[in-house]
Amino acid sequence: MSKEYNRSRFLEEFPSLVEELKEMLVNYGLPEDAINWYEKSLNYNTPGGKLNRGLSVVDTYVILKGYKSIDDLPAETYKKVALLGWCIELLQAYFLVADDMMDKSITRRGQPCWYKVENVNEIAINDAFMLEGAIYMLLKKHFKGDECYVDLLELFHEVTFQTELGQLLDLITAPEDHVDLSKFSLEKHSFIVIYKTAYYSFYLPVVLAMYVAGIKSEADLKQAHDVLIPLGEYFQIQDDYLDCFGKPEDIGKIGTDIQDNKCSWVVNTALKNATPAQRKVLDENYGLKNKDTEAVCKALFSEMKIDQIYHEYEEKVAAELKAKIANVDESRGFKGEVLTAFLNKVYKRSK
Ligand code: GPP
Ligand code: MG
Ligand code: MG
Ligand code: MG
Repeated sequence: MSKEYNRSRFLEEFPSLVEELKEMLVNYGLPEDAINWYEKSLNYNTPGGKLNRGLSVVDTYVILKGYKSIDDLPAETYKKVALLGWCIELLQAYFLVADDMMDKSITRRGQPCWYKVENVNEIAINDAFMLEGAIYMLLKKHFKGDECYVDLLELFHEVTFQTELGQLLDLITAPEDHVDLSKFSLEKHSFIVIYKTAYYSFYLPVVLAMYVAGIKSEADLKQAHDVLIPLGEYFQIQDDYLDCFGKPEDIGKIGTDIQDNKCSWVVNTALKNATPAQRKVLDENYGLKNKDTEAVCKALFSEMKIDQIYHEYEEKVAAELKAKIANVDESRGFKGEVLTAFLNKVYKRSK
């Protein structure tokens, strides 16, 4: 089951979803320029990323059903599961269009942020809402008669709300224009990353596949939750670590968290362990748009051995998760292998 094959097969599904959504606008009687606008927004904002989340829905379903590859799925089943994957990618598109406006970002996925595109501007707010709306229009069209329909709806709604809670805390903890390290803590960091990232990126794809596979007991949902949420937290801590300690040639970007005043795991770990003198250095140098103060912070993080603390954390969390996965109760149909597949993608990644 090659990764490239799964990805191109998944990508092939997207144009027909765009056509279905356009058709809905035609049926509402919208004029052509509005239909073209929506098409452009869908294509600009949805398929350009790594597609890990969407692909995970398919991968998880294949494992739960005991298939060897996606080619063993009946064609209609593949289409429905891939559609759920695309619904996560639409959710992500909605989040990112809005987040880039809130964060005043310039580029996303190697192109200008949508609101920065000529003539878009604040219309991007409405476009974000319409990317979210596409999820529910597609779910209604393809799943309304199915037993899992209400579960799918409730899950998308709850995970969206959880992500918004994480975004709220993220925004009020680290305002762009004001550095106040007393607002940071490892506990707050944990809450922000679990809500802002882990639910929609790790828990959502697995539970969508579980619902379609008919696995939905509270006990199985809890087994998935209890591994995927800490795994999602570990993934973001890795991201924070790599932003500061990773090599630009590995991670494909130059870290900006220190200059951007980010409430990252690195600064929170430093704050927790800092002597009063080290704390003073951070208060005076963190979060400023300046290469020299950034270098002072990096030197302090090295002196405080934050990289060593990270490697200890990484080994500890990976061992805990492996132990939890080994104890997964498979008697109701859930499979630990689903979780192992995720852990293997995350453990010790350098990009
Ligand atoms: C991106 O986080 C933001 C989200 C994934 C959630 C947005 C939620 C909304 C309700 C809009 P980020 O700003 O830390 O990451 P990036 O650096 O990719 O912008
Ligand atoms: Mg952002
Ligand atoms: Mg943000
Ligand atoms: Mg980052």
